Amino acid sequence: MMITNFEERLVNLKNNQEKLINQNNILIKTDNGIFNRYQYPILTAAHVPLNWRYDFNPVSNPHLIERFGINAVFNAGAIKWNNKYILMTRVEGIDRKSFFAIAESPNGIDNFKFWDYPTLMPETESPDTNVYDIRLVSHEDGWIYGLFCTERRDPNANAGDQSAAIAQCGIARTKNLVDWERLADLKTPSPQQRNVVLHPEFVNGKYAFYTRPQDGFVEAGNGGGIGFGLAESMKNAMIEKEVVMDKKIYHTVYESKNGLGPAPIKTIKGWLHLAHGVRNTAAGLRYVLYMFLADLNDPTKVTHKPAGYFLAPEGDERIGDVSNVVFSNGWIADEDGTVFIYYASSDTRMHVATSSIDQLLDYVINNPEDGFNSAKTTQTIINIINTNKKIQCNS
Ligand code: M1P
Repeated sequence: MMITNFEERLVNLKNNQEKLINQNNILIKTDNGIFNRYQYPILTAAHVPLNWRYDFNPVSNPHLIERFGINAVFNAGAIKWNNKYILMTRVEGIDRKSFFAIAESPNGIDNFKFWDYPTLMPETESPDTNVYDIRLVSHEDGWIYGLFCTERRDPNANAGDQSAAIAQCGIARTKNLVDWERLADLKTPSPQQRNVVLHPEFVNGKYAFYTRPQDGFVEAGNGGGIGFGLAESMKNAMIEKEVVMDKKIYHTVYESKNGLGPAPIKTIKGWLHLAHGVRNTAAGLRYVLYMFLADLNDPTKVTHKPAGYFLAPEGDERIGDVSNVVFSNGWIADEDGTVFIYYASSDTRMHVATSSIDQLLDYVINNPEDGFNSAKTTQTIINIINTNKKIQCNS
């Protein structure tokens, strides 16, 4: 009786997961003409292989109990590798620990399947308590780098304070996405760092980093903004001078803090950037995505930046472990100009949106900039109305 139940449960579990993984995604056209969403999340906790979570032995696990549950799959780095769309996800166990695990898809929008094992990231002499939010970059030096947040308990925290933590940028590199060489954590002039991203090319012969200086673990404080700095080497990488290239601004979608998403995409018009902006509300922090363009010859110079957000949480995306959040640290630009934007919603699941380099450049270059007050916003809209009136008169 017990055995039959075991087998039945196992067959059901396997069938349900196979159905989930093989489900085709459905394009949902948005009205804004900038990108399209897809109906189904591309990766969730339910996609995590059953043999990571269950002991399949009926003798040691007669009730087929889930031995180690998964809480969420989110904030994935992305790269095209051997013609496959690769996501290096942040998987969070029910014990709150995050780790990295790679899933691949043949087309970038569905059928994402985890590799056989999660990535066992090597540690430095100071073990990480938690690692997350990796950015994958194929650098012109020939390595694939993964820059991620490494979090450890604050050594100066009071005994009663079990939340105080220090966030820094961990660095690892690989040639095959399986074997990783861990390098020393990045050193910068700021007390803490999160959302650090490697620029894919040398700048003045040096490695270039986008940073997010912050005073505390959660609050960017006097730090904040998207910073930029150079380092001589990736081994013992050290940034001596950080300049803020995209700062926090009062009454914007990035007034509390912001951080770069994935590494920028090189286009003929400039370096195309995707970032997240955070503001505080009565319902807590709200995370949205925004975009900007930086000069090809001077990557610290922002040349174009449309007002407001590019993508904000919608519908089911608004609810999850940390609600009202969208976060992206991975995108893939295909040779035909298609851009796959991978984003997580509410620190719970992964989604994809698609666009093209042409659409995104049109958006960042031609959509109006933030005027920083209501009168300017009203005037922007009046200008659009008046332009349309002229077209109507002329036709
Ligand atoms: O919970 C929202 C996000 O919060 C942090 O991002 P940031 O440092 O920019 O505020 C990170 O913990 C991130 O993983 C998380 O999605």
